[in-house]
Amino acid sequence: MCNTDANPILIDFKENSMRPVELRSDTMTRPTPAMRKAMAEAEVGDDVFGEDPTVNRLEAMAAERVGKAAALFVPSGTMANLVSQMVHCGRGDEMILGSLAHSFYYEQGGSAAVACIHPRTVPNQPDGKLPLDELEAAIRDDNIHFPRTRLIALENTHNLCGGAPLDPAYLSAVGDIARRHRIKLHIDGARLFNAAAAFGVEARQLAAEADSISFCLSKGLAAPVGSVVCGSAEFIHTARRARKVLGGGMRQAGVLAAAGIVALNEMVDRLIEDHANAHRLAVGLTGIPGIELDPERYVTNIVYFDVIKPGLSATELVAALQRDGVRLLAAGPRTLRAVTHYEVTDRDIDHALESVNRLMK
Ligand code: TLP
Repeated sequence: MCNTDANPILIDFKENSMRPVELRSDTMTRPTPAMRKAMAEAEVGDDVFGEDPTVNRLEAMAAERVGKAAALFVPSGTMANLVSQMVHCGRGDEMILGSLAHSFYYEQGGSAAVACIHPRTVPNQPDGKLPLDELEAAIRDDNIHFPRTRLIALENTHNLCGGAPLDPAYLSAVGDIARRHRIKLHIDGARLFNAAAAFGVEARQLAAEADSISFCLSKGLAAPVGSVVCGSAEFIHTARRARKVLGGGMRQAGVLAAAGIVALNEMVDRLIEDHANAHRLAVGLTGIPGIELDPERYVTNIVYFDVIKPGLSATELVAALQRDGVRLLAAGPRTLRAVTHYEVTDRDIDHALESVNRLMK
């Protein structure tokens, strides 16, 4: 569990009683003191020319961590997904993804709008999976009327499915389907290291079946900017072209990559603390009248819960909590989302639970 007094990463934030409990997203994490130091001291060059040694180091580390030949540093998780989709699919090709995929829901339909890819959704189950029979049935035959299925895209952990992690056996079954039909598998691993922590496995075990996999440095790993896409050398060569046409070619990006290197070195092993805090929050919320959730569903750092009280909407509860110094997101008319991360302490969880308890009376 994360105790502020014992946590050297947090001490520099000079915690005081006015500090809000920031549970809206793990994207809110600020760079650690070690990251700021590494950024200030980073050796840099022009990355569009492949000459930034710090970016090159981050890319090599990232590729190694997920067991792929090469990697590409990109500004965001959204660009990581779009670049990957553009490499795997041509104009008019079809991508199969979950009905609740971030890429389908929250990325402005960029795959269609920018890359001319036809998205085909299969309903996500509450555990983030796509049923294997429905997934396979969605793959198109060779028929002049149909778009050509080129890609399956999974999300691990699954954001809208409560941070559900996809296990190695499921990934292997999807990998089999993709291989049998000669189509590619991309994994949006924005929170890949949370999934690995949940199963106690290495990230590369969750990446083994993927032709491409992305992960975010700027979420639970606390870097200020950036994601990494990983795959074969050939995939990354083409992804680098796609990044450039999207305007994502950065120059002295080593100042950002330096924080990403600290993120990979120092922030991965502690993610289990965030999971423990999220679980404690979920269990604590379960006992509050008017709050509904199944605490056993939440095994990583995301918790969704419903407010069932006449006259109180999620937006109203969020506003009341905000006045109490507790920040959450309204994720639906009755649904709230809380995400834990390294700036959320034990005491913050107590504070959040006390506030919800009081406001629900
Ligand atoms: N998720 C953000 C918001 O966009 C909702 C959050 O606060 O959870 N894949 C997944 C699974 C994500 O959760 C996100 C961001 C992205 C991709 C996009 O990453 P960015 O924001 O870096 O473009």
